[in-house]
Amino acid sequence: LQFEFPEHFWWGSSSSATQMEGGAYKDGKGANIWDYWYETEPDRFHHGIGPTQASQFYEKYREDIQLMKATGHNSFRFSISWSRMFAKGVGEVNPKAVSFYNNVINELIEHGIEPFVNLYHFDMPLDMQKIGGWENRDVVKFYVNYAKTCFELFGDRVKKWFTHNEPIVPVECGYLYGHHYPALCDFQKAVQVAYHSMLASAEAIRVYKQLWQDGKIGIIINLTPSYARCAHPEDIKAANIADLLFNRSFLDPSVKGRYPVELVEFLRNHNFLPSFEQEDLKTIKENTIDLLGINYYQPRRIKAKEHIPNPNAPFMPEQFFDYYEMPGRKMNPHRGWEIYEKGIYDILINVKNNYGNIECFISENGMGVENEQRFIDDDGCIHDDYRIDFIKGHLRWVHKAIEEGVNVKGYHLWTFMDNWSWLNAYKNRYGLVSVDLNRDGARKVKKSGHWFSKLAENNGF
Ligand code: BGP
Repeated sequence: LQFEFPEHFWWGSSSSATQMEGGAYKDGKGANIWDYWYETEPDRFHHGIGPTQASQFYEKYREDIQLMKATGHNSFRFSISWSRMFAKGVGEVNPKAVSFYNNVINELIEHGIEPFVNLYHFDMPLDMQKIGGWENRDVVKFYVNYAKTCFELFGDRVKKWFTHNEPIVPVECGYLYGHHYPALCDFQKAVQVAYHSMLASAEAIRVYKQLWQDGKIGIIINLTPSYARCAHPEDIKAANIADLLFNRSFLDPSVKGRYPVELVEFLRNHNFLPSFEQEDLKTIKENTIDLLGINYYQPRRIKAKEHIPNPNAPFMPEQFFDYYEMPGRKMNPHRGWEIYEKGIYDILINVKNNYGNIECFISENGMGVENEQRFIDDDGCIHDDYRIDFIKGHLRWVHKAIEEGVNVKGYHLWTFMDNWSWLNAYKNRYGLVSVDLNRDGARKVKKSGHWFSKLAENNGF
């Protein structure tokens, strides 16, 4: 083995409820913002597919967990759907949801796969959104009630919990760029939403620690290393602002229990401080995470602004920097994202040097590819060598980070099986296992899935 990983390394994949469960209206589940948006504005959804049926994990979870075993998983991250547990976000817990998640958890454990459970993956219950979603401080309270219910019901068996996946995404996509519901462009609201999601995370951590002492609770953050075009001070300044807004806005309070002074100053100077209570800062300070999940897909390449922004345009982060297309960069043409493997190492070293070397793992990393059917070989399986190369390319850097002392405990690929994506439905496939939508979602392990099982078995490659 050229790259051997530490003992008990977590090999597996990550997923989310809305993207894989389906059963959007089954067994008492309430609508979330995605179900609602698809119903009311289907034209927004590319390729005509919404989340209603997704990859049918709700029905096929037993078969899927067997395939997880077959592809070498010793751990698997999924999210609980808040609107399945509480149709309206609050009220009576739905007993059918409880038995579904109990079944999934038990089935995973019986197959030797540790469940990693995330509580919030972009899927606000519709009734919670109707009262403002994360903009409304009461929603923090309702979320904590939901989190507490999950800890009580499943915490005897689930020992790795996450309060959010990529909390910056609902902020930017929902409140700045219009990709997610409610599709607003309002920096003040975006800041409030970000702040309340952070507060909700800290409150949930507090409740968890009161209930259980033998598990870990963390957050999953998408970190996009912010590289300046060159050492020119204006480029560096621009890259720092992007880093503050998109990475440190959640990373610092989650790990260090405080917001970066520069971020607070930036918001204050532009009159965008959120409304908050003094007591909250104590809550955030006292309830930091045990475990950091890092999602990594691509870096941000930043240069200083070349043109003075229109003073009448709505306030946006991009008034402070421009994106820069580095010549010669490697791209994933399907997703339009740069592939820069060393970015994963830079993130990990930063976590070691500046975030107390907190226990962490790669909680998402993966490659979406269009029309993978063209890679089907005589054996009927998709030969996705590009995905194997992609994983290896990143794992080499993770390995180097481990050699240099970073406390990284695992690697979860996005994702286990092809799933529905927020913006692109089933256009880009990410799975180790393919899902054939024309054959009732039939599953077939791809070449990468077979390779992944060897990777896990050998604990390296
Ligand atoms: C992450 C999300 C996932 C997933 C992934 C791939 O940001 O946590 O939910 O979707 O990105 O992105 P996409 O599906 O947009 O190609």
